[in-house]
Amino acid sequence: MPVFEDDAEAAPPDRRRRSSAPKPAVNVAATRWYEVVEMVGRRVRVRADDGVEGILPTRGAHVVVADRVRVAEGVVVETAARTSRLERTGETAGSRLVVSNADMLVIVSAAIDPPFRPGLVDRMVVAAAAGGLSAMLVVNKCDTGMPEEVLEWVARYEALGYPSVLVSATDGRGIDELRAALAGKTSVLLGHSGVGKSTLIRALVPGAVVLTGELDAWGRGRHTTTAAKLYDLPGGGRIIDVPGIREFGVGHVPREELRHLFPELVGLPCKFRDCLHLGDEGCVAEEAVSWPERLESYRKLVEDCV
Ligand SMILES: Nc1nc2c(ncn2[C@@H]2O[C@H](COP(=O)(O)OP(=O)(O)OP(=O)(O)O)[C@@H](O)[C@H]2O)c(=O)[nH]1
Ligand SMILES: [Mg+2]
Ligand SMILES: [Zn+2]
Repeated sequence: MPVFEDDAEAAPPDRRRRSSAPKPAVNVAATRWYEVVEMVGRRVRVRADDGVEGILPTRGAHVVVADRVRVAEGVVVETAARTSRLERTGETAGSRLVVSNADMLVIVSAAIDPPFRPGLVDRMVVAAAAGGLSAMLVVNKCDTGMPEEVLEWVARYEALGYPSVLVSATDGRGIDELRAALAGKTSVLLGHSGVGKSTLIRALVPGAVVLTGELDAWGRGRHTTTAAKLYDLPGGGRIIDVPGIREFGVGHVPREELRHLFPELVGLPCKFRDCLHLGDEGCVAEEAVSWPERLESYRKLVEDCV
């Protein structure tokens, strides 16, 4: 595959001079558009439509996987308007863009280990809706057993309009169904570390070199994913692997917005039209929600959001 000059390697090591020197004028006629396909430390791997690839320093430009960037002389000079934004808010670091331009968020859980966390699913579907992505659930590791309780949770989310697939990346069950759900879209896999996101990518993308959390032959090296990376699916469509998340908050979503992102709270006949569904006089949210934990999730998010 053709590769253009790796700018960071070619650049002089004199950082002081580089930062104080005026930026060279960019020959706009010589620019090209690329897609960011992988984060590589503080650099990004980019790929043009014709397959030309390269690794670039971002030089302060805030870009994420699936961003379309214009590059001139080895430097990102523009990021195209994003069609969607998947953001998360951490307890300390504030809100961060995870990926852009994805069509669908695939929320990956494990059947048993690590345990299914409905509160996390509630926050993830909110982040998807707020950022303009659809959402679906995948429960992996079905070969290890399937607790009745997890099936119940999945059925509840199905009833709210979030499709789901039960799969096993290791024995292959459900993988064809998942592949069909991903066809033609750009999807992003998100979930706790160890739920099997990278193993699923390996099952979906034959020949992909993906490091997963398996122990090597010597019982060493748990290869947890450290950076986001985009893969092409054989039947069309793309899939993005991201590192497992420890904290996934949606503090970036305005609290008045939240009630529009819980499908069962939309259009409730509460007494006041702008009801925040916190149980004030004339609020019918308690009768309307599908299950009590959903309303708890919603109310907790309203409290947490500014
Ligand atoms: N039994 C079983 N184990 C699985 C399955 N899928 C993945 N695993 C195992 O689960 C462990 C973690 O898998 P990974 O694919 O690395 O998990 P991940 O979600 O990518 O984790 P991070 O990269 O840390 O976010 C590995 O030991 C896998 O072999 C599955 O379907 N069944
Ligand atoms: Mg991984
Ligand atoms: Zn209400």
